[in-house]
Amino acid sequence: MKKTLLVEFIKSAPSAQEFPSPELPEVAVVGRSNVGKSSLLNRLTSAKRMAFVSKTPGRTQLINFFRLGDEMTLVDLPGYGFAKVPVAVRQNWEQLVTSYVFERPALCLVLLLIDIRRDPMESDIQVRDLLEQAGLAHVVVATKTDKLSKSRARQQQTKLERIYAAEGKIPLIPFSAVTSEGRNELWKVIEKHVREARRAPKK
Ligand SMILES: Nc1nc2c(ncn2[C@@H]2O[C@H](COP(=O)(O)OP(=O)(O)OP(=O)(O)O)[C@@H](O)[C@H]2O)c(=O)[nH]1
Ligand SMILES: [Mg+2]
Repeated sequence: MKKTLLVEFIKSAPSAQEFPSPELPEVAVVGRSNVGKSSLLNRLTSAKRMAFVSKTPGRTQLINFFRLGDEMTLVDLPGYGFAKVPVAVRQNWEQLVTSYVFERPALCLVLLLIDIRRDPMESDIQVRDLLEQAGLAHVVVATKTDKLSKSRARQQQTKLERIYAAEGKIPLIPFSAVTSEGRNELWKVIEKHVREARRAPKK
């Protein structure tokens, strides 16, 4: 269904002052650098050639806004956890993302991406805590499932669910941008939250 919607780049914002005016419900993706945020957005929207892919991993501290038809805005948050970034860059990331998640009434769902092959880093847990503090609906998406055998993927899923879902009881969705595993499940979650946001917009 979403295949037919036009994906339009709105803008890249380096600071809160430059966020576009929120016209539609927003769904954001956040996660470590290289975890597969852009690939997930491409796969979700089938926009293979969309400008979701960055060439300078971990360096570009921009929030990218894309409009999906008249339905919603998709937001690609800058990656974190990139080794060797200067402290100033990390602080800038925190400031930018914190101002976004706390001051964006249109934001109705955040997808927190983690690589299914890796144990969570402290920064992943910090981001999860940030989302909880902001009172935002979020789901954990375990990416790159195609890189593991089915049984290993299942093992890792159980382990990650224990870490993430146990406390906040938030769902974990296995996903692959290569095989499209999880795509339909993820769309269902997104559509549910967008529908609810349309019905009862936050003030
Ligand atoms: N096998 C496999 N590779 C993937 C998958 N998702 C992403 N990748 C690869 O992982 C690398 C990083 O993917 P991106 O989508 O650019 O990751 P990102 O999170 O947007 O990275 P930054 O924007 O730099 O933070 C690329 O080489 C992708 O091709 C997946 O589901 N399976
Ligand atoms: Mg990216």
